[in-house]
Amino acid sequence: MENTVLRAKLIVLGDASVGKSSLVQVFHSDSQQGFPKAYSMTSDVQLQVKSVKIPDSPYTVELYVYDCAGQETFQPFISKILGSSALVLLVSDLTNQSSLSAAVKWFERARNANKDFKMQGALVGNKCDLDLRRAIKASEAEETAANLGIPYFECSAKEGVQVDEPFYFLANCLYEQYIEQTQEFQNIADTV
Ligand SMILES: Nc1nc2c(ncn2[C@@H]2O[C@H](COP(=O)(O)OP(=O)(O)OP(=O)(O)O)[C@@H](O)[C@H]2O)c(=O)[nH]1
Ligand SMILES: [Mg+2]
Repeated sequence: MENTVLRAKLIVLGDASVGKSSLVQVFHSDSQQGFPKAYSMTSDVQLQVKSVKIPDSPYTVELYVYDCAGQETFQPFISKILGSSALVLLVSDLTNQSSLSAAVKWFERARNANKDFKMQGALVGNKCDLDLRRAIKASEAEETAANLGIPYFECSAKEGVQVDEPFYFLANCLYEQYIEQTQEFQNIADTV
């Protein structure tokens, strides 16, 4: 069967310094070499494109990953690019308690900008390597994600722990949504 490519915009949101760019770089480069050596604040939005093959299917999801600035100063600019996003990755920093409630606020902003359809999302608790400085319990983050109706992943961009999983999950969500809606359309067509 011929390979079919599905394209989707995935926005990566969360407060400043939680590790959004680090996660995106490691995912995009397929290796730990991608982990940035020094913090470089994102002042706008960085676009990375990466293809994810859906196993046992002829589908590939091409993710247009928009790594957004977390600094409040850039908020007005970021608000403008949130629209037309099918997927959202929310990032919190496990050593920073307030980054969890901030992630919820970012989700609300994203949903407000995409009212026409149901966005699919995932919450990430990053920097799990910094165990001694941990300020957010796994149970608390899981509950927050469950309240938003999305899954929770704990990861470390630095150590390469569970970095790809949330991206694969979101690619798969898009694929499933596409199959479901195509099927619905087919069912309607079949009744004609
Ligand atoms: N220990 C540890 N540090 C991390 C991890 N991920 C990111 N960092 C560090 O956290 C800092 C911020 O990382 P960035 O990826 O630039 O954060 P950001 O969310 O993109 O920040 P803004 O662009 O300002 O919104 C950097 O110093 C990273 O090296 C991680 O998994 N573990
Ligand atoms: Mg950044």
